[in-house]
Amino acid sequence: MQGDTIFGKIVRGEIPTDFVYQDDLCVCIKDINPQAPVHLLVIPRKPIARLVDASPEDQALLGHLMLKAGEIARSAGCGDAFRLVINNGEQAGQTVFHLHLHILGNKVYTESGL
Ligand code: DGP
Repeated sequence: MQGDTIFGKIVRGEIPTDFVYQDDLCVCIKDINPQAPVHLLVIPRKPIARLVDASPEDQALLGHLMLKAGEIARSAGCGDAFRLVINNGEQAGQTVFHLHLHILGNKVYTESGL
């Protein structure tokens, strides 16, 4: 049984969802509340709650998510200009406790915003 979050239900196919991309390890969906013209979420099928809850055995999975995020961003038309964001923890703005990478693209950022 995977984590009982909305993303757990999505990766398990319990909620009808249009996947931008999917493979054995992850899925990619459009964010329901986009913060940029391209706003996608890369979600591992494994229900890791937060980035800090990942363990050394997840190293290859985390690398896979990063590599796929880059490929998906380019496929989505972001070219070489996009941001990847992981919110870790409630105080950092995490609202869904199933690890996910935000891909934000086709928005002009004039400064780091960090
Ligand atoms: P975070 O704050 O990092 O936990 O981001 C969670 C994101 O997930 C937020 O941008 C909105 C998005 N989201 C929440 N519920 C759903 C959903 O049911 N479907 C989709 N596509 N996105 C969702």
